[in-house]
Amino acid sequence: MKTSRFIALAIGTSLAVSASGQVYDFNDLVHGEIITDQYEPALSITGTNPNRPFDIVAGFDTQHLGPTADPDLQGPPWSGGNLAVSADAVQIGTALIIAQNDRDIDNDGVLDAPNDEGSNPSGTIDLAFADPIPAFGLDIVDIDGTVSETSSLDFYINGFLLGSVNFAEFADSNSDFYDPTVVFGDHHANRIQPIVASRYFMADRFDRIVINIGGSSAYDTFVTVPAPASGVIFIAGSALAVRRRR
Ligand SMILES: [Ca+2]
Ligand SMILES: [Ca+2]
Ligand SMILES: [Ca+2]
Ligand SMILES: [Ca+2]
Repeated sequence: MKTSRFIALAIGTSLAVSASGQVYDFNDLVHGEIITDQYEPALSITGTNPNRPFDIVAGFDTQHLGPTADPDLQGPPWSGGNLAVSADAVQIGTALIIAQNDRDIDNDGVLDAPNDEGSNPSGTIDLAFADPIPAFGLDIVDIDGTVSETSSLDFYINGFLLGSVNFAEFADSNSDFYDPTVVFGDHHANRIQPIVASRYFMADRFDRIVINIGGSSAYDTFVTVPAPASGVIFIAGSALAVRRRR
């Protein structure tokens, strides 16, 4: 019974992934693992840290058992945000940080005490996709409201900057990017719904996204297709089918 259930679950998962595209959850990284080429060639991840002589993006396990260098990045439970809505809130697992220290005494590519850069600004995380993507969503962990105002996403195609979205826009009712469920704050966790290229920009794909990080925070669950909840593709598809039948 257990085996067949597992198979059913596995099939369901693979179907869900093929229908919804790629999701990068970084849960295959161990706590402190330095990013090099783990997700290449599909996704190349690099970073900059103007505050240090090194530029390191690393995994931080938000569910690490025991103390870490930054309890603000540990949950659930989270203190707020749309991923903290219930006791069994979405588990973020390992997320990406810009590293504040490079201590790796045994030189195994895993930081000994990973911590996110606390200076303002912290730096950038730069994502280059080998195959251009139609949309991009992500989780943002532990970013203060004031820091959200100096943080943004830059969207590119073929080296051309299509536009930028300031994080504060996700919590601003006057913005096109407003999501009433998003609340930024210390030890908060939020899921940002995929931003669809064709809806906001003069392009139908992105091939590079730069996360400009205003202060301490972590990033996870990179989703590269439109949210299925929108149903736009399915509705358009069935309308077409009806027409064809006629
Ligand atoms: Ca994760
Ligand atoms: Ca190490
Ligand atoms: Ca920190
Ligand atoms: Ca914090």
